[in-house]
This record gives sequence, C-alpha cells and structure tokens, in this order.
Amino acid sequence: MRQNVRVLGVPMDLGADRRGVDMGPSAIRYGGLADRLDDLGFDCIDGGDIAVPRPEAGDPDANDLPDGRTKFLPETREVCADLSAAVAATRADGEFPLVLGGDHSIAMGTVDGATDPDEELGIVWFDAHGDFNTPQTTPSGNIHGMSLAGILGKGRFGETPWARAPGVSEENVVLVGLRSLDEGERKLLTESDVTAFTMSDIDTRGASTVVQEALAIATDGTDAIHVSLDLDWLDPTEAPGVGTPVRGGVSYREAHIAMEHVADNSASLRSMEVVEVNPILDEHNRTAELACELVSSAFGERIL
Ligand code: HAR
Ligand code: MN
Ligand code: MN
Ligand code: MN
Repeated sequence: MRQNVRVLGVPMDLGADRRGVDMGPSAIRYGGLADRLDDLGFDCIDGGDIAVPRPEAGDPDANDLPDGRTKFLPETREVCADLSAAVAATRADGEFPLVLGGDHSIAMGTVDGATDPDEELGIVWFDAHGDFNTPQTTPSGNIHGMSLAGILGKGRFGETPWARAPGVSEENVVLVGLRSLDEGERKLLTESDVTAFTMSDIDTRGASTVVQEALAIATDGTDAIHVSLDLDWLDPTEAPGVGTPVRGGVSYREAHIAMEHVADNSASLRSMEVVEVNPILDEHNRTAELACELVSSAFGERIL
C-alpha cells in the first residue's frame, strides 16, 4: 500500500520582496497536482493552507537589530511553527507531507516538522540560490535568502541563534544547481560542511550523476531525507513564474531526471516542498504546471 499524500499550502510571501508567491499554492493545485498523484496511485488529501499574516499588517523592519536584519521575523517564526506542527501531525497520521509555497522561508518550518532531535535528516536543496545568508550577511533582509543557513543554526539575532532545526547535520545537506551567491553567504558556505553542486558541476558531469551523488550524500547515515525544490532552480525559459529568476538554470529534461532519481530514493524520502512559484510573473500557469509534473516524477511517474 502506498502512503497517502497530504498537501499543505503555505501562501507565504513575507520572506521575499516581490509579491505574488503567496498565490503559489492555488496555482499549483489548479495545475492538476491532486489528479496527477491520484493517477499515480496515491491518495491525495488536501490539508488546506496554513494562515499567513498579510505584509501590509506589519512593519517589516520592526525587529531589526544594529547587527542584523530580518524582515518580518516574528511573523515568519509563527508561520513556520504552525507549518512544523502541521508537518509533524501529517507524519504522525502516517501520511506524506507535500508542502506548497510560498517563498523559501517556509523550509525552516517544513524541516523542523520533518525531523526529530534524536534523528538525522538529510536535505537536498535544488535552487539557483544558496539561501545561506544570515541576519548579519543578508543584502536584502529577506528571509527566503537565509532559510538554509537558519535550518543549520548559522547567524544570530542578538545573543541567540535566530533559527535552527534539530536533527540536521551539514555533512548531509546538499545544494544543487547553484548560480547566484552573495559574498557573505559564499564565505559561510565554503567554510561549512555543506556540499554545493553548482551549474558548472552539472554542465561538466551531467545532471544525472550530480543528483545521484547529492542523494547519496543526503542519505548517507541518515534516517530520512527532505527534498526542497525551488522552481528558480530551472532555467527561466522553462520556469518564468518565479520571484527571482537567474539565467543558466537546468533544462526541462535535467529537472525530470533529477526528480526521477528522487523517486529512486522513495524509501528514504520523508517530505518534499515546492516553493517560489509566482503566478503573477508566470505565463498561463506553466511554471505551476511544471511544478506538478516534477512532483509526479519525484513520486514515481515513468513512461514505461
Ligand atoms: N541572495 C539574495 C538575498 O539574500 C536573494 C536570494 C533569495 N532568492 C530566492 N531564494 N528565491 O532561493 O536576498
Ligand atoms: Mn530558495
Ligand atoms: Mn521536530
Ligand atoms: Mn532560489
């Protein structure tokens, strides 16, 4: 019997400058996600959306410190705590959490809910960006550019770490598809034990080899893995509907083979999230539909 899939929407855009990613969950649902999963033999249950405050209701800079910037930190923490609880409840019910963003700040909630302190969770993070800034290095104050660093407890807010998910070791975290890094995060990333595969690695060695290696690192000695799929990982010609497009991303086929390798590791896969779809910038919902296709590949869709 296949595990049921519970879809959790997070219409979050407090972590990014460009409005519109809050409509991502609707667009992905409209793109046919549930029908696709049903066709693959999963029972797809819609867990609805996590409540997210509107940015107009708050002051993004209310919590800035002399040595750190984090727009909407209290609001983001609250959404992430609710998401973490929803992911944990999904797992407790024996269902698979599939989280739809929203901007990438939500990964802090997904990962927190996906792991337990007495376990080790590996992460494969498909993204054009490192999301490895901290409140101290961020050029924008946008939390979606800091969420992976936050999961690993990098950076601080006053005297304390500003974020941290339990049960995640740098050795089992892998970035795939990098092509945009700020100077501060580049330094932090190279000093860390996180493995980073850039687009040059993919060009040189091929997407299939690189992604299989990434999955091997994430599964090595861990209890399970989380897959975080930022749609800006793809080239903007394939995925125009994202908040921060960067040229030179993976192709349609490369994205599919990557997700097929994720499916090869289905026994280890504990949770998945699809983030940064921005319907305002999209062309006839094609980025959202692509997100649905890629989820299908990750859940085992094959031609033969
Ligand atoms: N590095 C930039 C910043 O920190 C922008 C990165 C965030 N964009 C994303 N995340 N879509 O993957 O502001
Ligand atoms: Mn990202
Ligand atoms: Mn937890
Ligand atoms: Mn990105």
